[in-house]
Amino acid sequence: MNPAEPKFVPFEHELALRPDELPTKSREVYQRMNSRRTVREFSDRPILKEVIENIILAASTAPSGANKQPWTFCLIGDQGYKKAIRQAAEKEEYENYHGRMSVEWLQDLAKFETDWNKPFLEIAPWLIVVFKRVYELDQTDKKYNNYYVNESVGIACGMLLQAIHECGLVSVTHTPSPMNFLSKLLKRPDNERPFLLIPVGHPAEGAKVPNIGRKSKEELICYY
Ligand code: IYR
Repeated sequence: MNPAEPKFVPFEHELALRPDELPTKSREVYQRMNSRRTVREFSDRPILKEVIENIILAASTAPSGANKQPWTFCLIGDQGYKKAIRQAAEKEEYENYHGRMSVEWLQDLAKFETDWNKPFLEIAPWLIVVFKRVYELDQTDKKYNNYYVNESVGIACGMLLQAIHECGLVSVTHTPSPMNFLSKLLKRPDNERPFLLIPVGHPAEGAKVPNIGRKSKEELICYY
C-alpha cells in the first residue's frame, strides 16, 4: 500500500434511515427479495455485455476473508463455448439422473421436473461461471492460501443472484457434478476451482416456476 494513503477513511453512510422508517423499509426489502425465483426457461433475447459486467462488479463488492476477493467470473456469450459447456454438462447430468443420484434425491427433485437436459445452457444469452481461487501465486510461484474461500464466494454468488434480480433478469444456479470439465474447457489455472454455473437472461414468455414455498418466520428463527 502507498504510505501516503491513509489506513482508514470515513465510512460513507448513504442510507441512514430513521427508526420509524425501518419497519416499512425492511418489509419492502423482504418482499422484493421474496419475488426472486429460480427460472429455468430463458428467452434468447440479447443483453448488453455492459449490463452483465455491472452485475458482476456488484457481486464483487462482497466481503471476503482478508479482502482477498478469491473469485474469478468467466463470462460466456459465445455460442460455440455455450454448446461445448451444454454437451459436457449434459453428459455428467445424464449419469447423475441415471444412477449416480440416490432414489431419495430423485424423489426430492420430482417437484421441480428437472432432468439431464439443460437447453438453457445454449438459450440464455450469457453464462457466468464462478471460480473460487483457492490460493494465489507470487512472482516466484510461492503459494499463498486464501481464507474462508467457500464462505466468501458463496456470499458473492448470493449477491450476484440479487443483482440479477434487481435488473429484472433471471437466473438458475446450475451445479453440474462433477464440474471439472469447466476448468478444462475454459483453460483455467490450477488455483481456480469451478464453484457455480449461472445462466442469466430474460425469462421465456410464459415461463413457469414450481409452486413451492419458503419456511415461515417461526421455522427459520430461534429466539433467545
Ligand atoms: N445438478 C442437477 C440436479 C439438481 C440437484 C439439486 I439438490 C437441485 O436443487 C436441482 C437440480 C441439475 O441441475 O439438474
